[in-house]
Amino acid sequence: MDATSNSETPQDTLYDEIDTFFESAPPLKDGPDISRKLKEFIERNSQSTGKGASRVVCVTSGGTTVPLEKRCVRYIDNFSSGHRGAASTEYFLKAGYSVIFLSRRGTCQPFCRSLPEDPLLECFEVSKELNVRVCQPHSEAVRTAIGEHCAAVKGGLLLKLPFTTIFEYLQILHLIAMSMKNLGTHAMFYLAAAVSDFYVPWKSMVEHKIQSSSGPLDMRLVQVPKMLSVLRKDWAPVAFCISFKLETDSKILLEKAEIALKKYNMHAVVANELLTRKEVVIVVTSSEKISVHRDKTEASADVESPLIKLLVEKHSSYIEHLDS
Ligand code: 9Z3
Repeated sequence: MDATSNSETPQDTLYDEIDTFFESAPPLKDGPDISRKLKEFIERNSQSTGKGASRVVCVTSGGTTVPLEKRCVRYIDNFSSGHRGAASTEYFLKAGYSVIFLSRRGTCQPFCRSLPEDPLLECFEVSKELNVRVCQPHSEAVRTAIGEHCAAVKGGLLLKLPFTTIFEYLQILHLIAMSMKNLGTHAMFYLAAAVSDFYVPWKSMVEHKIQSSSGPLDMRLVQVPKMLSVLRKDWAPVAFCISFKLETDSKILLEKAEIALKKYNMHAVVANELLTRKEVVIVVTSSEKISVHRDKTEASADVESPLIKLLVEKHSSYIEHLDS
């Protein structure tokens, strides 16, 4: 959905809309548990200070849903397989970052990209003696996936938090931003999730399944307040912030990315087109536009590898510039 097509929202109205959004959102079921996990994670990953201090990135991934009923049977969804977020998380970990991975339930997870679609049923077999073992063609992929995932999670470098709805996503993003505040310039937000632009406020949402016998559906969706502005201004004012701009029409992509960069005061906007998103992205900053391509000479290479390398360099320059 297009986040930049709305008319300008005056600041006061924006804050009112944000208050309304959070006040009317259904409370997170596991809010205290998420806060505790975040506190522990940040404490563990913010021990050193100064130039060599650890860096923490919040990677968001997958699409948010907009429920149409409180006892939800139907919802509006935003497209995202979660591949970008999962792959990027792996490269951030390799680059020495700790990662908070906020992802849509059921979408692609870090370290699972080389596994078949249904790993449990396709990677394992049961012997006559009822022992479970890995099928030969997948043994290397399974060993690597489990080994690297385990090292990242048990080593306290990867915290995975799931969401489904736009309500959960924005509430958890807020908690994450609050928990990362003391990391200063060493914090990064990499917002690859496809976030709904319109929603049905919880208060005006019907309780039960909408009946088709009532005839055509006529419903009014309210605009989701532009949280990117608030994230940059209030939630994480010194963190390095990267958002994504997705379009299907290449003619308007760069223009839209530039508008988003300025409007939300992002440090970089990664522009991508739906059809070519796995081949090329364009990193738009206030001073340049850099095309980043997948290395086509290598079958397994992906665009996230050079993308994260570039963004890590940009983050380093940002830290050096602000902390010196
Ligand atoms: C993206 O543009 C991501 O790169 C993709 C990744 C969702 C295209 P996949 O998950 O795809 O690998 O299948 N994310 C942001 C999409 C978005 O909704 N951006 C909003 C906009 O373009 C701003 S938040 O207006």
